[in-house]
Amino acid sequence: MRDRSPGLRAARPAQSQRAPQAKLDEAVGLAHAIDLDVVSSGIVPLSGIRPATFIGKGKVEEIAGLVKGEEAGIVVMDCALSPVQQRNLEKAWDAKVVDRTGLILEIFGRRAHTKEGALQVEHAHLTYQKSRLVRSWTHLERQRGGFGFLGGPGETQIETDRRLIEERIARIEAELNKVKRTRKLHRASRKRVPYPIVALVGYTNAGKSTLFNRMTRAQVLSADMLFATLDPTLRAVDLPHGARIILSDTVGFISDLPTMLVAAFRATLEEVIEADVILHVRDVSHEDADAQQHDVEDVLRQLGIEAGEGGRVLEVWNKIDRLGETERTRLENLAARMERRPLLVSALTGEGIDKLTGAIEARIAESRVVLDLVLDGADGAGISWLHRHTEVLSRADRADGTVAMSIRADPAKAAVVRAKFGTGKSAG
Ligand SMILES: Nc1nc2c(ncn2[C@@H]2O[C@H](COP(=O)(O)OP(=O)(O)O)[C@@H](O)[C@H]2O)c(=O)[nH]1
Ligand SMILES: [Mg+2]
Repeated sequence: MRDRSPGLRAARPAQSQRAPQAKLDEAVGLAHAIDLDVVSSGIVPLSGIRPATFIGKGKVEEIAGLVKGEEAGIVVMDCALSPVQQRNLEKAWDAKVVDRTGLILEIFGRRAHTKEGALQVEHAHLTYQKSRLVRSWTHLERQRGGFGFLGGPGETQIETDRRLIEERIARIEAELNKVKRTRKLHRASRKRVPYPIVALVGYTNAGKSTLFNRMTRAQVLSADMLFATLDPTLRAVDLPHGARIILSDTVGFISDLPTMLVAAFRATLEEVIEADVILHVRDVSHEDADAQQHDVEDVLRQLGIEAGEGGRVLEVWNKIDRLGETERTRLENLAARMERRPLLVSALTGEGIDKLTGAIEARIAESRVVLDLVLDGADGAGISWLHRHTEVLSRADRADGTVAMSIRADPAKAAVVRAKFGTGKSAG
């Protein structure tokens, strides 16, 4: 599953309420999320599941032709494959075969930024491997070395593997407990970034990354900035009225998430808990838009984030370019009646983006305090402290040797500034 290798996928009919085409779009979106180049995709009707190959013989042959013709390196099956099915298909197609859980694990692995996230993903990965060992017992079991003196007496390869995996799982669980206990400290240190964090959440394919790219386009990062990280999902953005924010793209929600992946998924959203503003990006042209909204809000609630009035969540109704006239008017009216007014945008065409940035600025202004300070020009340490810990909006070196600074910070930081530098005048 390496970058840019040609991919090809086949989907099962939806087992959930969601429409097959929507499931297929989602799976293609997931493949894109790990930079696979999808050359062909399609829905495979199933009359029953074949134990050996999951899909029927005719389909296996048809896809073999496709794989050969397209020189595809990977086939993604949007279903749960047994190890035997996976191996048989890999042999038949001479390509790597990845099932839904494997694909999602790969995405989570790439997006797990926090220590807890990385541990949760590894935990899920090992649990996945372990479950496959158990299920494939009869196929994989063999005596090690014929006499069993390398493992314990009579210990089989699979028992050894399972024992190793279980030991590793136990170590990860112990480490996870430790990380959770010190999580408060981690938060305190991450809060040191002086700019407000705006996190994008929403279903996969809702348009988070498109919006991220549109908002960060033409933004030049100065190399010495503390968060000028190589991480492609975090970017500094200067909003039109001068406020600088850190925009954070997150891993998307996925329908019917395999249960063993739920904890890993939540952990990859850890950063959202820290965010000053959360943009809930919704594809309002999607037939499952309402069900998706509830799923997202449920998980946010479990992370302690309320979607309602007074919360940090701003709804972004995306893909309005895809709506017909009547539907668009209906949504505009609906939005206008809502107290926390959603922003209607098209990340693709750029429509509505300035209103969105305006709303983000307004929201940040609500949660941040501006202080005007006058410092002794000789206080280099104090001035650099302010640069490190607060957002410096302006700085003027005055003739009398003092420095006038206007800074912005969250209320807690503002209290520290007041204590350190005397009472600054609050300007909003
Ligand atoms: N028509 C239309 N398509 C969009 C819009 N925003 C995103 N898309 C498309 O939706 C698909 C998923 O977008 P992406 O940003 O990758 O979604 P993510 O999974 O939420 O990051 C891509 O094919 C985008 O081109 C929009 O405003 N209008
Ligand atoms: Mg994305």
